[in-house]
Amino acid sequence: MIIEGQNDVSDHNDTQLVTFEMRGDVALVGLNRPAKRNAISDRFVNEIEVNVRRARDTARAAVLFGHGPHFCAGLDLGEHVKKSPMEGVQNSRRWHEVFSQIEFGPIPWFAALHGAVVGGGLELAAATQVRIADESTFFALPEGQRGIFVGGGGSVRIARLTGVARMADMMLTGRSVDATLGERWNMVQYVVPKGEALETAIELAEQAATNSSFSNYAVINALPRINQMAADDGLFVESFVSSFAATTPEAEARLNDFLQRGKGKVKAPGQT
Ligand code: 1HE
Repeated sequence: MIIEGQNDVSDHNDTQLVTFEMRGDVALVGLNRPAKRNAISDRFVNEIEVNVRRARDTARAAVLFGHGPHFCAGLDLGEHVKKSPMEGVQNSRRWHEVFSQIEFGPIPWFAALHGAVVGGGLELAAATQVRIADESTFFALPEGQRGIFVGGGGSVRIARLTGVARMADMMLTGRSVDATLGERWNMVQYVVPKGEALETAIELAEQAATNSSFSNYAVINALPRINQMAADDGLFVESFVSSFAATTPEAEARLNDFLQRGKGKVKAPGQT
């Protein structure tokens, strides 16, 4: 695989921190600071944003992965230690701004995880819609040991994914969670053999890329919002989203494809 800009040098200022490649309709966005375990600096956040927008403008689905031995070691602690409280707030708000573009954008994001998915790395992964971990993956929130707190959206996204009690346990005790437990705890939807997360994520993203773009938009943007509403409000909003979806030309063509040609028949798991 040719990854544009892949580079294993640690010099922060000279390295392209995020790689971008198109595979058909799928954008592959790679965290590329392996010498520092993909620790996220201010410049790194900016490059993530540039490439999230590039994916949004050119792809129908995207995969986020990490170059090197780990997905991501979270916040760049070396840079963070020098920040004032106000700079810390602004830094956290900037992470929120960028990660929200993944969470509530027009295209679905699939995170391919391996090795450490730690602190801000887990916060970043939690902003994607689907997470695939290989068996080498481990999750941790060492903020407690570092004397800091999550700031990249974790108290909302991770807590909602896995529950406050589990997140508090991880933060208070420094507990490290493996891929299997991570799946049981709802942090990932898939666990695959070591080294297979990226290819699996690409296959899933390719599948999602064939969906109607309006349906994908509704899944990404309506589903999590409805989930936060009172049940009756959610049901009301659902009726409008589903009614609008059915009026799109894509929906009409796809419904007719099934009704007239049997296209897209649902298969049992494992059926080819
Ligand atoms: C780093 C960072 C980092 C590695 N910031 N430089 N995150 C953490 O507290 C995780 C800290 N990192 C680790 O626990 C380990 O590095 C790992 C388990 C992720 C990987 O271990 P390993 O043995 O593969 O690598 P290493 O030898 O520990 O690290 C290689 C280099 O990366 C080394 O630098 P070098 O110059 O000595 O080679 C490390 O210092 C450097 N490095 N992680 C800066 N995070 C918005 S709020 C979010 C809050 C958080 O994310 S808190 C969690 C921060």
